[in-house]
Amino acid sequence: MSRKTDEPPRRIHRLGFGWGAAGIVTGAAGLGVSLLAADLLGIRVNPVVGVAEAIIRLTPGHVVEKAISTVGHADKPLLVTGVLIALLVLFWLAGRAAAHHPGRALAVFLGLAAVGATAVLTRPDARPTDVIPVVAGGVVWLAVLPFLTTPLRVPPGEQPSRRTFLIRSAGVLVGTAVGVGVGQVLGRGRRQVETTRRLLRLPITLPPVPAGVSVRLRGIAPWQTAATSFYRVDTTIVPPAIEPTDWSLRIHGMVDRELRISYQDLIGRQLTEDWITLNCVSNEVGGNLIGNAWWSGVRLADLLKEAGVQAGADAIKQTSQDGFTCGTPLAAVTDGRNAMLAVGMNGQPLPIEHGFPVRTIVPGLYGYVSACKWVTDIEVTKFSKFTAYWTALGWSEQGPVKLASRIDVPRDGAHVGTGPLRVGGAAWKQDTGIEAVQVSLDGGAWTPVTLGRVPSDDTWVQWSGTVEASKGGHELRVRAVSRTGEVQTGALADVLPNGATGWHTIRFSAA
Ligand SMILES: Nc1nc2c(c(=O)[nH]1)N[C@H]1C(S)=C(S)[C@@H](COP(=O)(O)O)O[C@H]1N2
Ligand SMILES: [Mo]
Repeated sequence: MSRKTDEPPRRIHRLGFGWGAAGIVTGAAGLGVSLLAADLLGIRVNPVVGVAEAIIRLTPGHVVEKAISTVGHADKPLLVTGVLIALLVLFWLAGRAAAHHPGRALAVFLGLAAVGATAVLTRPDARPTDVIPVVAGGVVWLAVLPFLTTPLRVPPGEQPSRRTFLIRSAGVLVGTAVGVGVGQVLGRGRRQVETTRRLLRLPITLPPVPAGVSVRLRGIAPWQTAATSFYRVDTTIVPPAIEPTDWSLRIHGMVDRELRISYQDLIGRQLTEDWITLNCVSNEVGGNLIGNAWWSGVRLADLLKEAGVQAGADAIKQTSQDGFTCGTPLAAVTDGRNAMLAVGMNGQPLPIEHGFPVRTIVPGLYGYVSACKWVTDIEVTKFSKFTAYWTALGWSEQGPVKLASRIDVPRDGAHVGTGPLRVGGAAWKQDTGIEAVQVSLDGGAWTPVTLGRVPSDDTWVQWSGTVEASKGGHELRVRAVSRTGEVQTGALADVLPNGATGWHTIRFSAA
């Protein structure tokens, strides 16, 4: 495809503007599709903003401060504009390059896609799906560039088809504009809810992290998990965007009085707040599908009491706005533990991804049987009368949290110095509590380590201890003992059907 002649055909020269324009139209089409994809999927960072934010992240703090003090709050829009201008120049150059070196042009577009992908995936709150808009845009670049440039690419002496080129360019531009417009319209609901959420003032609090919860060991997951780094598990690609004024909850089934509760009604009630650790049944031994937050909401038991639960019921079937269902033992929400319809997480209205405006939190149960996000319907019923979403897919009907512990420090495969080595991590069995944590080095005796303090049995506990690391390779394992005296089993079980078991074991070497 590439021409090796020293003097390129004149017509290509004369249509040099055409080649550059082809690059720009191609670039715009890819950007437009990635914006559309981000809007459709409710992904907050589009690739351009992602790159701009990555630049801020990678720029030394004092430079950023200087820039902000120079240009004031226009810093972000200016940066985004700068990124866009740089992109236009690169698109233009890539288009020009395509005349003689199509490979180089593709390399420029692939390189840009790689930069965009890196920028969105290295964000602290990145999810793997954040890369979808970048990939969609990249695919469009690779398809549109040849589509636009074939009419320009003619053998020497022939006339390039200016007309075909213009028609195709116009078609691509119109298509892009329509796509971006559609994305704006479809993404508007989400943006409106985002705004409502930002402006909401709830009567909720955020206390400081309780004293003594941290064992102060560098590398341990923070005791309180920030909403932005809280794991997320759900079956939706596009999280439901629900205006609080459109939300209501129906409590029905085996009750004396059916209730329909509006958001205003809910937040006007007696609120309960608590530190509660939530984890996923799919969390592997040593995994990180677990987080601990300050939740604010209304006790489910109070609402059920108001509805009047009838004899014979043993479950609540919760349904979310997007159709997900989960089955929760009635006992778990009425036995006195702090099971709640949560409206707040870490002192803020729930993030949309974590169930805005209302989700359920039940200490001691895995999320898949309890923590229904975007919950709109609670039916008091019997387990024998329904099959919840995950149960139908082979997971257990009941999902009490299993006693578990994890080593955060050192990391598996770490190289450390010889001598005393501080080790640490977390242990949990919500609603029961952790009595002790023990470690074993190289298969030796289980020795107790120190626990952080906790405000209740509903959160995980940090632990730390010291082991003597002699020169060479080592294996460290951890186990927990619950407040009822249960010793964490070393028997390995898969996450399916009701949660993994086994001792988290890591290897490290000392020199
Ligand atoms: N509507 C809805 N709620 C849901 C789910 C879901 O797929 N849809 N997943 C559940 C699972 S499996 C878990 S572990 C928790 C995770 O909550 P988080 O995403 O806020 O961490 O939400 C639960 N609630
Ligand atoms: Mo889960």
